[in-house]
Amino acid sequence: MTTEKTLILIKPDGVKRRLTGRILQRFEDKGMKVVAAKMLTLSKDQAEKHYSVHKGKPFFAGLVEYICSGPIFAFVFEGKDAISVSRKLCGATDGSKAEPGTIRGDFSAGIEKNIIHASDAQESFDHECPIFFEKNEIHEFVYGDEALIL
Ligand code: FUP
Repeated sequence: MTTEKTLILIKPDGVKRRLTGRILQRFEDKGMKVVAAKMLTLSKDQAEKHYSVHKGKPFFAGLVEYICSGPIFAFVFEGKDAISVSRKLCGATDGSKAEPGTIRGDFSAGIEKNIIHASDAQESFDHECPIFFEKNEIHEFVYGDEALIL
């Protein structure tokens, strides 16, 4: 078993549509541990750093403008294979193509306003996490039911 951490963002459309609680519930139901959480509005510099892999693509400027357009929630979740499991919970990038039962499949119909971000690899998490959290904001603790879930 690989216990991993992953970075999850509830994007401005998810926050403004009051979906944060329902989305958090899905991750908790899956057995993920919330080890860091905050609400913030990204600066342009932070957004460009977060999405630096997309720099130069036609959608980059719009994506940066959108992610800075309102408050977001940032979470670090920890769990078994947290990165790949979270990506499955999110569904395909384009909400119109995402499977029903996934977060994007259930709540999004577009590609830009697609509710949620999840790190796609360990290197992505290592790049993204420090944009949102200091090391001392990420907690270490044990849930009472961990032995039953992991
Ligand atoms: P994902 O990892 O599923 O969040 O998707 P990507 O890393 O491929 O893309 C990051 C964000 O860019 C997506 F959430 C939405 C946006 N995007 C567009 O707006 N247009 C595109 O053609 C591709 C991605």
